[in-house]
Amino acid sequence: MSLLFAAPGWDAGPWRKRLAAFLPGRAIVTPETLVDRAAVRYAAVWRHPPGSLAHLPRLEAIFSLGAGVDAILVDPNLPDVPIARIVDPDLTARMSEWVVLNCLMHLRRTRRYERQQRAREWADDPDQPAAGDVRVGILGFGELGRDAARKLATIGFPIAAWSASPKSAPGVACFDGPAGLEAMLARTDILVCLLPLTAATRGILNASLFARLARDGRLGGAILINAGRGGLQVETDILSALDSGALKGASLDVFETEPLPHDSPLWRRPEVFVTPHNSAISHPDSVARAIAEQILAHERGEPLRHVVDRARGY
Ligand code: NDP
Ligand code: OXD
Repeated sequence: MSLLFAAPGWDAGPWRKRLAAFLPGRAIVTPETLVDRAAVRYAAVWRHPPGSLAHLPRLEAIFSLGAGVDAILVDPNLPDVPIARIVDPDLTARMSEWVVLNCLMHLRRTRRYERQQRAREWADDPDQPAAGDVRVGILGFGELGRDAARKLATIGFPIAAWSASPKSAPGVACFDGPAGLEAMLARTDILVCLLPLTAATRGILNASLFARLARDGRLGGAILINAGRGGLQVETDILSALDSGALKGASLDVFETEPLPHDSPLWRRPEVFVTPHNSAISHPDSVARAIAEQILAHERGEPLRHVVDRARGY
């Protein structure tokens, strides 16, 4: 039996090595080395070419190498087998590092001091709000949203979170559904987006949403932080909101088109902090282990965990 590792653009070497070590006796093949399609029982994928998972007659499960599965679900020829996504403490911790970094960066006006340093300008800001004065609202209160909320709360930010279904968590004001979104936005100074990209969430970060963010906050304007997916945001609306003051700044790890095109105005905006979709990478050490554990449990007859609901899209 074999596992097909299909992640175009990634170095397959370290993944094959780890997967082979955790799954002794199994062949780890790539699309280039795949000869016997009937031997493939599992596929571990990231942005696989649509159609490439068809005609694997003994396929039992697809494992996403990332937490988001939107790029898997767009394949019109996806085999009808369970898809399990990655829930991994290492990936989760990396995302929380990025979210905390960016909330603090906007709180402590880091970009302003970078500009001042380049100009050798010594200018203090007497109105430095504390974390406790700045309200964070998190869109998406799943694996990543919950961990980020816990860590931001430790620093002192008042936290609210929004999800599809009702939730509760100590110290977090929880909102759900359309009415809940309205209420959360009205009390949000920093909006952190950790939503999956689905039919229901595509384009949610748009002008109408920005107009509903709090305007009375201590940062002098709302901040958008998006590490979910680029398809969640309308980039022309972000730029207009920065122009109009509906947004004061943004941190973006994901974009409508990736890599972010050279001519995107987002590169040139001093209020925008750009990272190249690396807020939470999938590290082979931990992610290969997590996939192998799922396979071994499945072969013992245990149910797969973190199975995607295809109808919901996440
Ligand atoms: P989860 O599935 O654990 O959480 C998703 C959350 O979003 C849930 O709280 C869910 O609500 C909520 N949600 C989904 N749809 C809606 C909706 N229509 N309205 C309101 N809430 C909604 O996912 P993760 O936290 O693990 O990951 C989230 C996303 O982060 C991934 O899908 C991926 O796109 C992105 N990501 C980005 C990375 C990067 O490097 N930039 C790295 C890893 C992930 P409910 O709880 O009610 O189901
Ligand atoms: C993911 C990602 O979904 O890295 O894990 O984007």
